Amino acid sequence: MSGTSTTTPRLEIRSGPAPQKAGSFAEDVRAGLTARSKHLFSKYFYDELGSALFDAITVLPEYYLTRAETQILRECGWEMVRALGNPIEFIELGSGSAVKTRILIEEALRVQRSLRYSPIDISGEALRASAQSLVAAYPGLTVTAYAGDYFDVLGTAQLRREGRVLAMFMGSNIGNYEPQDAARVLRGIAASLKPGDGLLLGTDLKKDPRVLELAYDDPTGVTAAFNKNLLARINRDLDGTFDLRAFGHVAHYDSRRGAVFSYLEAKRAQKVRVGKLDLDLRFDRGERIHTESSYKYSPQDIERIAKEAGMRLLQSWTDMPHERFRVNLLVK
Ligand code: AVJ
Repeated sequence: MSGTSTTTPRLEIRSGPAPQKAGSFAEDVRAGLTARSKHLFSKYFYDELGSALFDAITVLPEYYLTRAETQILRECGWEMVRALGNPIEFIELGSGSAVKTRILIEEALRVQRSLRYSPIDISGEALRASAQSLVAAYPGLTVTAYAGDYFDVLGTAQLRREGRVLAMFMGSNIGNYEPQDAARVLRGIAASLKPGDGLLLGTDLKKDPRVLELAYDDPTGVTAAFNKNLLARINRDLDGTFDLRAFGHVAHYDSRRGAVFSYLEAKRAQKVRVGKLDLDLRFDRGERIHTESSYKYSPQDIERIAKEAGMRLLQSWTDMPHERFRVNLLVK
């Protein structure tokens, strides 16, 4: 044994309060595909293949979001970890790429000797792997990871926190929520924070429709595969008969609503069966299934949504000189 021993484990994985309702994928697919306007929820993109395809998206030249956010953290992360005073502890919702989180962890450990990092993610496997490599890399770090839906976890009192919290909701994940839902989500986060706590919110900026549509419909077809994987997942998990070649990927930026809307479009009229749901569907030629909304936030939009959540926008950082993305610090 080494001379230094510790009684506190630096890594703990807790499972969230409400394990995800089994069968919710099936029920959501039934409801979405029998609705007058067909839709599927984007949260179902991220099975094993979908998560791998998303990782590929983040290195596409056209998908600038991840690189822009990483640049902002590299250049301005030192300010973010100091802005609330120190020490702080981190709570991350939907722990994104370890690369981005590591930047902020390293910056925080420059101004305080120890740091608690509490990632919350639906995937317990991903949490365990990243938590283990983080505690191995940073001796001052304690990881308390929560496997579960982040709103279930945030809503319960069991979330361990001692000092001032800097919560993080990065990667433009807020953009997947319809505006009313986004406001509700931020109010929910705010409710779990104490006065003086902060929230780092990564948001994509409104911009030229051509830039946005290329980001969501890359010429290599990775994003198309990411979208079509939803149908592959229905085939795999629910005994579906979708012919993936009979659907096209469509991404359209609606500048009035400020969002890229993604769809799967039937290339011809066709019938599809979903065996496990005992469901027979028909598609007209050109009929669309809405699969994702990716809302873009102007600086004024961020001010408004912060106010609606009962928080104030303390500071924002952007990627210079392009100004494509923003990381915002909201304070309760
Ligand atoms: C990870 C949800 C932020 O909406 O930009 C990437 C997902 N969809 N390409 C986004 C996504 C198509 C992404 N988010």
